[in-house]
Amino acid sequence: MLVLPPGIRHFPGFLDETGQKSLLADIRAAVKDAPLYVPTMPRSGKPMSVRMTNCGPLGWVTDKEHGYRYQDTHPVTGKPWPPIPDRLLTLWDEISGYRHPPEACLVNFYSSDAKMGLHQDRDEREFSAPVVSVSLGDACLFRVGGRNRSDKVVSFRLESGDALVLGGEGRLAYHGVSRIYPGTSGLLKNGGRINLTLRRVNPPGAP
Ligand SMILES: O=C(O)CCC(=O)C(=O)O
Ligand SMILES: [Mn+2]
Repeated sequence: MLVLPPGIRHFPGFLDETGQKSLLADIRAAVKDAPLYVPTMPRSGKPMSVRMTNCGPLGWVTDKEHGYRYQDTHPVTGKPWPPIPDRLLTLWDEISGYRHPPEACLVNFYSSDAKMGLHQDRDEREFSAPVVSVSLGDACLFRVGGRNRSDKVVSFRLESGDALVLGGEGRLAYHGVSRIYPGTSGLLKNGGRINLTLRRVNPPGAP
């Protein structure tokens, strides 16, 4: 049996098909307001293979000039991000173990050849809140290790409807997506994978 590193919790099939369809409808509505765009890497300006947008008071963005950060507006439209769908706030309450709501929901869209290199989520000021993510659409091969890049990494599939928590000792675990498995879900008409990542950015009461 696969043993996950400390602080990493996987909830296979957390959302049933009805729940996945409802959440997808919420995300489609948000994407109409806040379109997916191609983020670029700090300094090199290299485009990421994943397309992104956000919901919530804050959104995670990156570009060549200003690097990784949170901001309250969409970098292309200049508008505030749409709100985080209620069903994601409920899911956060059910599994995060954190008393305050998330401030950012990053929406990642992976086409069949997209991936995400091994990295830590460390642009937040509040590491006592976990990172909670939900997968929709095609399955992927997810990798997760420990706080050091050289720590042992385990790989497993995330399927549509799965939830994942990186919390406690696992909050700063290195993780990434090595590949998408095309044709493994009928949820998205044209295939691909959506990942929704909920994060608390600031400690409660912070200015
Ligand atoms: O797509 C995923 O499952 C992980 C996404 C991720 O790690 C991130 O956006 O920071
Ligand atoms: Mn991440």
